[in-house]
Amino acid sequence: MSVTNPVKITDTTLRDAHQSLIATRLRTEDMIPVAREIDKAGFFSVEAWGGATFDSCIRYLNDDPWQRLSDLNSVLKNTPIQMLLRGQNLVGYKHYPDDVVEKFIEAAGRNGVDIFRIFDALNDIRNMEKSMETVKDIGAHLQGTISYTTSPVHSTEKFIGFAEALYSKGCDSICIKDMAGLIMPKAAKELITGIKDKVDIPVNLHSHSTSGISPMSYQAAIEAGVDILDTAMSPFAMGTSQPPTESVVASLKDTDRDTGIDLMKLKDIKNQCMLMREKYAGLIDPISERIDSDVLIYQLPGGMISNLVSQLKEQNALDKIDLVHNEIPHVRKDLGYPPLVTPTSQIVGTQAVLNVLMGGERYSNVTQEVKDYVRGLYGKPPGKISDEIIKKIIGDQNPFSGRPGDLLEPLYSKMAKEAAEKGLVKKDEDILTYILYPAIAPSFLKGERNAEAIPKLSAKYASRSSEIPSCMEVEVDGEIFSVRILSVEGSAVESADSVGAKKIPRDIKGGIMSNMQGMVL
Ligand code: 3PY
Ligand code: ZN
Repeated sequence: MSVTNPVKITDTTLRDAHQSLIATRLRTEDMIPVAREIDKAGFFSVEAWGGATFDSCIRYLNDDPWQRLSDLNSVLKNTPIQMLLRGQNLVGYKHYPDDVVEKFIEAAGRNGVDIFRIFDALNDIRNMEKSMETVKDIGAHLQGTISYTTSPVHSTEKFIGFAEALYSKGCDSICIKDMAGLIMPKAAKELITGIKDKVDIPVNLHSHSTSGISPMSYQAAIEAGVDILDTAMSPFAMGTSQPPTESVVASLKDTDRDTGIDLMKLKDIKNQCMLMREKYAGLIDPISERIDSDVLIYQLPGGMISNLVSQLKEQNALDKIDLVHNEIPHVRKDLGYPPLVTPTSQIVGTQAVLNVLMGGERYSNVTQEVKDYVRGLYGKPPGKISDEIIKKIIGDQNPFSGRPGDLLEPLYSKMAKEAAEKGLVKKDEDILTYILYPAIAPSFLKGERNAEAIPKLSAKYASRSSEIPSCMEVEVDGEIFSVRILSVEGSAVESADSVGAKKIPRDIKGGIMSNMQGMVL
């Protein structure tokens, strides 16, 4: 079979996959051996930096994100490194001034990023212009991104128009970023065909398997002539992550779109990834791993689903999760149907939590982010926000309609001076770390932070994977108790009440625990 147009693969294991499945907790030391194997595969690129990895590095892992990038760069000799850049938000959650955008991209390029995937949560091109221009200036590959969603104000035609606008800015490729796994096979086919009719640069489909649809959409995309597909190695695939690299490659073997990637080489990468999966198994949230078709309604991207669960847990209100899911589409509609992706997923998700937990009238309590959003400080919402909602949220103020970046004064020199005065700067990149995360960067840069421990295997998995039965009857002083075992390592402590073992009187729980050698009730 002659292969004239092989499908190219971007492997996301080292960025989006672990961001989606294990809250972005892979450490650099574990990435390097995988990257070494990945480099032999012949991928179009490896997405290994950006998104939430920067924040996670300094907040939780005591890992220097810049060092990570240059370490990856030293082992990825044959494979371009790709990063996800949130337009004017860079790798943060708010807009930064143009001078910071410029310095950040220059530093990322200098340290090893070859391909910049740039998106804006609102598809407001004004929030992408500065970063796109800088990527062109440094001569790197510019991938312009469509944040994909579905709503009454979005359509295939509008997305095609947006792809043309990105093309006119000099993009080298276009990515359809389907962060919640919403794109249907038919929509993928129409959108890819439509874009390819208008522009002559490669089209990349990025989807998540949250709803279970992505493998079907990938097949439709292949038939429509997609150039690049995003996949993750199987130990870090599916659920809120991407479809498996091995499966996509295998499905194309001996077809006219054969990737040319050797499955035996993928096996070596997979073996490395399995070691990584075992090490981080305690972080895998069962919610992230399963298929959830409800996401087609509430549209939350993978990372935000587990985020929401932890916000509700903190408030002791996990039982309200369904109410929050139902509230999300209301808030999204009120805010002009933004695609839900960083930072709009957080903005909408948090407001939905407030609306549910506060009870009473919607928006009786409004976050600062929602106020700023309605003021136009995040850019132009895709749909109109009604006068009634504007009034409810910002009173009589007039929303700003210009480019949000124009409101921001240059910051770099001032912050560089401040960082130097605080003794934080060992290399230029430390200034950017300080600008992006001024609250945590000082302790990080002074070496005062510790890496968070990797939790032991999650209770639900421990009971499933061990030989020990998860439920048993135990006799104590002649009385029979029904005991549910959550962990054999003593790592996950849940009260008996919360798992329904109400038969056990509280005062003898400890006794049973010691008798049962570390089995936690
Ligand atoms: C990020 O911005 O980190 C994302 O992964 C968006 O999908
Ligand atoms: Zn993604």
